[in-house]
Amino acid sequence: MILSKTKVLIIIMIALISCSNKEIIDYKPTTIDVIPIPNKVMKAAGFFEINKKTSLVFDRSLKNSAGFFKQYLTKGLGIEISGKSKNYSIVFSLDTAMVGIESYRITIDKESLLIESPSDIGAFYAVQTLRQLLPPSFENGTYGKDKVRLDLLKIEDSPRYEYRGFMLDVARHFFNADEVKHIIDLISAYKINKLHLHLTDDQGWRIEIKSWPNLTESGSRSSVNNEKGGFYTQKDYLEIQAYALKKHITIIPEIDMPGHINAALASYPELNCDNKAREPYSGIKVGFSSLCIKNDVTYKFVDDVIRELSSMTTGNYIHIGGDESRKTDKDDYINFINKTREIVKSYGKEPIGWDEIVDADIESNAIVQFWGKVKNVKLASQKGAKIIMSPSDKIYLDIKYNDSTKLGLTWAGLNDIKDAYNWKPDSLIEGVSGNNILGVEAPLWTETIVTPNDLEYMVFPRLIGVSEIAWSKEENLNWKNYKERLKKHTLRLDNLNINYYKSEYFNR
Ligand code: TNX
Repeated sequence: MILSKTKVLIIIMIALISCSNKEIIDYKPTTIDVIPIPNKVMKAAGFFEINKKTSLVFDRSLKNSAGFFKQYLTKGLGIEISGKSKNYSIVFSLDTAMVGIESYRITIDKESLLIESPSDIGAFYAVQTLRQLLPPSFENGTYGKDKVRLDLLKIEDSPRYEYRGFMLDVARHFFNADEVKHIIDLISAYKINKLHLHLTDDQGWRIEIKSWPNLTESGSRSSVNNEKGGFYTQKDYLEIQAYALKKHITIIPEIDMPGHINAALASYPELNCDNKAREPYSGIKVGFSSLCIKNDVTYKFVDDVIRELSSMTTGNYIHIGGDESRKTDKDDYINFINKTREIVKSYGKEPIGWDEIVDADIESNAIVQFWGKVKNVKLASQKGAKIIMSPSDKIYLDIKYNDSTKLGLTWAGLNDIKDAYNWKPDSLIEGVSGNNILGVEAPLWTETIVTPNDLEYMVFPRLIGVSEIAWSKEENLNWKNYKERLKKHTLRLDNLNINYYKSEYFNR
């Protein structure tokens, strides 16, 4: 085996770190103000200082994450960390023996900050944790000194759920590629790893499909109140996806069918049973549109759309919607969902659908997203499906916080910060627990959400709590403790210039 220079260097560093004649440090269990809360934290007296002498070495496979950390330190300290000191170093080391590719370990002693992980993903999450251990003023470059101290710590961490999602509805109101990239920056700080883009709905079609050009040529112009139309070219989509991947976020594209489809019905007459194009729609009603299930051209359409989308998408999943298809006859609906799921699979992808798809032929391991009907997910679980938990009365981020919230809807009640945090995926629905649950996703529907400022207001801080439910061990979830950490965390949100909802909890 030929070892590269960096590998040798890392091995030497680790040898120095672990077997030099250093004093034995007595780390003791503790908690820290990090969200989502890590599995295991130990602390000892003393500190490690990062300054201009500090060196940074990394295994090549962890270059991406080491680079993010370096950038962050440069912004915070105003100097580049490129010292040569072997005694004071930051080391990113690959440990393929660790269980779970998203896991990481951080060990801070007086001479070194060691980050170990089995992949760049774990190292990326270690960096997000370290960010929260550094001063909040690092976030906007106002720290003003060229050295900083970190407490002596040992952290061991790995996620509870493999699926930790946020959904953005870009169909009701459009958010452009730069706006989406900004969201990616914000959510990746909380170890969210799925961005579900709701790309089509009655009010607009937002993704270029080359074989059906009118979908975007005309179908993208409309939106709720005709305030904000638009679409992603395939190039935009690829760019967003590449950006997300660097932050270990998988894009999950959704084409909502056979209902929620007016934008397509308005763009192509042949998708309607009467062969007449529908008028564009800019209201906020649901459940009034349906593809013509009996026509062959409908399946040509579905096949073309899924083929183009699959070929652009690096992730395994394609979301086919399937919700609120009130204008589709039940047998037709079942037929359509069965066929569409097969089409997705024929392009090598795994279909996801909203909970209504349980009426179709769901095989075990199918993926069903719970949003409203308990009966649907119970049945889905019995059929062996994997459930994504998006309970509308807890984590729908378009639902108002309280009666005086200006934005948002109320059909699911009110979702305060506490409601969004204080529930357990494993015990919410009888019979839906353990391995049946793939993860948690908080959706933001955008009927009333128009600007990035609106978006931030509804998402933050509720999504931060959801990230903890999705990442942290159930025994570490505690509302009172979370509330205190969140209150301190608002300093970071301020420095990041996020337009978050200022709850009365933060004044107490
Ligand atoms: C229900 S949740 C919908 C959406 C709406 C949302 C508003 C789901 C699968 N369908 O079409 O935008 O409520 O909260």
